[in-house]
Amino acid sequence: LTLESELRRAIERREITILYQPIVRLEDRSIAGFEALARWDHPKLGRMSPSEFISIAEEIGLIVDLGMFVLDQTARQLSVWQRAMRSREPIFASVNVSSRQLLRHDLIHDIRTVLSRSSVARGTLKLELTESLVMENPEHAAQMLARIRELGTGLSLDDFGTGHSSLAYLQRFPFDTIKIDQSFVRTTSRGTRPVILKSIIALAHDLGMDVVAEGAETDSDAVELYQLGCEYAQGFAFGEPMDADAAMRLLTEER
Ligand code: G
Ligand code: G
Ligand code: MN
Ligand code: NA
Repeated sequence: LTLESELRRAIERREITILYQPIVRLEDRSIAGFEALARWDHPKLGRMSPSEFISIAEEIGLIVDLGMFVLDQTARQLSVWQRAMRSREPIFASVNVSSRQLLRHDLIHDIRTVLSRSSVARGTLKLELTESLVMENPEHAAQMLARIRELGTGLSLDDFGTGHSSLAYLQRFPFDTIKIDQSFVRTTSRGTRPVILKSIIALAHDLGMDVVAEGAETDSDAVELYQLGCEYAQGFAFGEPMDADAAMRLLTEER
């Protein structure tokens, strides 16, 4: 069997695992939401990251099926978590979207379907898109994103700082959240870090967006990010990607 046909089979049989990584409020370190991250457990090659199999799924025309599966599973899981939490402010879950999904398929229809099947609180299902993805076709992306927002779906701009988009474009896309790329956040990139972080955070706030810092690996990263005015963080300091049951335990322990 080729890798392509093995992946085709895995997607058809729903053998893709979804892990969830916590995103916390830096103010009190409470869990604000989770990012869904797909994994493929290959019988011989072991656990594979999406950076290894997303491009294969695109080539064999299965990225839309895979994307719909991740979106649907995550929405179902999110409603389970929200029911278990009851009185607290509902958490969110964000799902990564690839360019084929945004540009070539009726993503609007899929989101509507997923939202009608689950009972997630309005605005708590979010999509993550990268700068380079929206810049492939900014006019089309801006139209799609506006329609997605109308459905009550949140939009995060992922890996911010790594693309080459003009800042002027930021205003034209209805993102509610900016996720600062790990390369600006991790301790290993200390040096230019505070200056760049400070500017990105100020820009996001001026545009009315929330900020998530990715790749917060240590407690001192978290302290520094909070001092710089960043409201949310994600990274090994708060939890690695984990299965849905572990995420549920984390939420219930928190109460
Ligand atoms: O979890 P990891 O660091 O291995 O993820 C690698 C990349 O794969 C990240 O950029 C992430 O955004 C992307 N990714 C994770 N899950 C999905 C998914 O379900 N769909 C798409 N399109 N990308 C994903
Ligand atoms: O491109 P995207 O931001 O979607 O990718 C997120 C990926 O980054 C996750 O798959 C996760 O494995 C990885 N990640 C999350 N937190 C950390 C961290 O604190 N340090 C490092 N090195 N990687 C992280
Ligand atoms: Mn992401
Ligand atoms: Na990112």
